[in-house]
Amino acid sequence: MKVMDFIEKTLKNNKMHMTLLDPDKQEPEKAAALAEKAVEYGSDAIMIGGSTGVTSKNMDATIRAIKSRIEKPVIIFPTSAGALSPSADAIYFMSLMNSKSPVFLVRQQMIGAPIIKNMGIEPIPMGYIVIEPGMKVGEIGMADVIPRTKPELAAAYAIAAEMFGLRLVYLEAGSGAPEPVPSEMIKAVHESVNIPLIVGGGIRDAESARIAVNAGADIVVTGTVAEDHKKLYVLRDIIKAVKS
Ligand code: 1GP
Repeated sequence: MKVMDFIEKTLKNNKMHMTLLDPDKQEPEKAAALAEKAVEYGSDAIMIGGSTGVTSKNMDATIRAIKSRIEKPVIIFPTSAGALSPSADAIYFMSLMNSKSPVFLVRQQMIGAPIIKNMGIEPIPMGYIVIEPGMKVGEIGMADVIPRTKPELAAAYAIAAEMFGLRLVYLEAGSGAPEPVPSEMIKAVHESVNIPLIVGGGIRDAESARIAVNAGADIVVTGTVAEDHKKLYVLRDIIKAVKS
């Protein structure tokens, strides 16, 4: 089954959780062990990506190690066209919609598109919107970050994403953000579009995950909490909150 079909099918009955692992932050075997734990706790897919230090070598090695241990989809969350892998099940083919640079709007995508086509991995078109503070991805992606007080601006970008025919929209506060995307903003976007809404960045406890889901997030992404082996119980509680 295609990964997008799996996402749509799962969302018919349930909210989803995805675990983000950065291939630059641990060895492939460690990433695979973390992915296995996350899936055991109920995470629906593993996303692989990071803002810096991602190469096609560590991307491919990490994906292969993970795929040898789990059945759930492994999706590339790309930084650039220079760090792709044919071992993934799919790639978020995304445009950073509020970037000030055409590099992140369409140029990296132009460079990557023929490579992805040759590799035969499934592209999932996604509108990526970076919310204040945006953290590293906001800086690197030259985002004109959406102020936390402007839910209508995030909603307008999301409507544009849907009108472009993109299949998913992602509200991103940035990995390690001190606070997640505000619930009013999630609600405004949820009420404005019919495509599934992904929310991530700064979700570090079950309560924040519950708030995001109650506001209308369809898919919750956590990265940082999955990186600390000693804090995996937090990941378990977050996944439980998303699914309940
Ligand atoms: C970043 O939304 C993801 O792209 C996850 O963020 O690391 O803060 O969970 P965290």
